[in-house]
Amino acid sequence: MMDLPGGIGMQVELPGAHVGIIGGGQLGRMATVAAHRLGVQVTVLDPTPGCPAAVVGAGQITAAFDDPDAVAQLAEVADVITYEIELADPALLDEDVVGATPVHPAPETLRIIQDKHVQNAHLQAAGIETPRWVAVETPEELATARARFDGCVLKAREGGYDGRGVVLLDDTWDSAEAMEAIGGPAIAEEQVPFVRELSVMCVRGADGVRTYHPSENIHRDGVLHQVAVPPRTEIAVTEAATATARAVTESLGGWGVFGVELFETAEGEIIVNEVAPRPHNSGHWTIEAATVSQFANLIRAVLGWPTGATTLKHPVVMANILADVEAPVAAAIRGGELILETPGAHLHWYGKRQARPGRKMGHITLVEPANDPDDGVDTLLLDRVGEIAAGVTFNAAGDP
Ligand code: AIR
Repeated sequence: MMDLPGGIGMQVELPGAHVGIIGGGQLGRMATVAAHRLGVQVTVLDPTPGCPAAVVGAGQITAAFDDPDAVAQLAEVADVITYEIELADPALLDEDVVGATPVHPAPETLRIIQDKHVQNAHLQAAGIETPRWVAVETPEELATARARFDGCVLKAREGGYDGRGVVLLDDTWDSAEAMEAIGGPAIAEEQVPFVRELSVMCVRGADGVRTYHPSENIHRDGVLHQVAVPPRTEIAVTEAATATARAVTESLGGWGVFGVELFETAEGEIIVNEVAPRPHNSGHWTIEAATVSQFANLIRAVLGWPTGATTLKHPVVMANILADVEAPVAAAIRGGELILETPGAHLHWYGKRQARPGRKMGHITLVEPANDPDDGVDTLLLDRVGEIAAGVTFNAAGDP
């Protein structure tokens, strides 16, 4: 650029820093948008051509998550590699594939979190309470576990997400059928009689750990349905949840964003349900209602840049938009007008080309900027976001 006489020449270095992400779904997409605002380039590795992150301008290497050549190619172009899905293969994040390109969070963290049995054992060794559990491989082992626990959940050890790979074992389930439905090694976990599900997003960078405000998570059919921040619970509970999530994050290696899902029991006790070493659906509210979002902080953290304030600005609720179809169809959203007409409502569309039953297609954030975070979330706000989300459908006009 031209220097002004007597002025100071501005130097813009292009290209800037470059983050490689394994996975280019909605989490990679929202991270890409945040990265671009910071002048950071993104390339994602994802098997779906035109994946959600690529549509908003990330470069894409189109390959399977476990393709070593593709991971090596990603390491060539990127200054640092991170991942937004646990299906990434930790063995491919070792030095012999990625060379000198750093990986954050550490591949060892992915190894721990990817296997639910190893994850629980790690947390227990770190002095963090989880539900009681046993690893099971046969229907007989599962039957023994069911006799031991008062209520039992069967979870695939690896590969489950968005409600897949989990069976709530009520009396209608036969142990052999349940093992077959999971289709591989599993854990049988005691069903915790919780009063509320909470989660805490954490970010860990070179400058330490920051925690976001805990959220209250409302699930439907095993999938996240709505989120409210602050949660409708006691301050002592949110403080205990924050302390537990911080301890979980400190027990795991590497920089990045960590989502810690927790149960609150009737006694106000906090038990860790699951940990994700990546941005999390229950943290999408941070885009509109935190000083710096989970996605901007992911980019800053993995690059070793200063992380940003995580302060809650005002009460907020979120509702997922799930595909209400019975079979896969080309994605066409109808009924979104009400979202756009509602003051304080923000529509996030993930750009997935196909709607599949129950698939996460987008979300709505509804904020109350005039209110103070200490006012809490009015249940009416949750009702309102539920109403505007219910107006959305992926079925063609005339279909049920
Ligand atoms: N994701 C990763 N773990 C859990 C979830 N929800 C996000 C990631 C991933 C996307 O879901 O962004 O890329 C995959 O979604 P789908 O609908 O293609 O299976």
